[in-house]
Amino acid sequence: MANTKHQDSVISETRTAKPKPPSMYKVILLNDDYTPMEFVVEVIQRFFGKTREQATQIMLKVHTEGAGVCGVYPHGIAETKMNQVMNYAQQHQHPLQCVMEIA
Ligand code: TYC
Repeated sequence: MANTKHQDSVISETRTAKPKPPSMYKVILLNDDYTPMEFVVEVIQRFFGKTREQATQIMLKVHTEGAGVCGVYPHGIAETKMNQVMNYAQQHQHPLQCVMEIA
């Protein structure tokens, strides 16, 4: 870490620091014409810890606007949730798509 007694090392560490990736990511569901509304509500409850009421609101937003945010997480957790949704949808043979983007 930076040592305030040695300005040179502070400057040097600052200049050589690698840029960090953005820390938080939105996990987003995309609309399609085939996945049943009930399945989407169940997915949002199961993987994003929402109540049935919250999940229904998010599903309807996706249905009417084309996309909706289910949650915001650090990179690794967002990636895991996205993959869990995609695997679960595939297992049930629904074309539901889930993506992540910088928050
Ligand atoms: N549009 C779908 C239907 O009418 C419902 C749906 C909602 C699908 C949200 C995907 O992420 C989605 N059955």
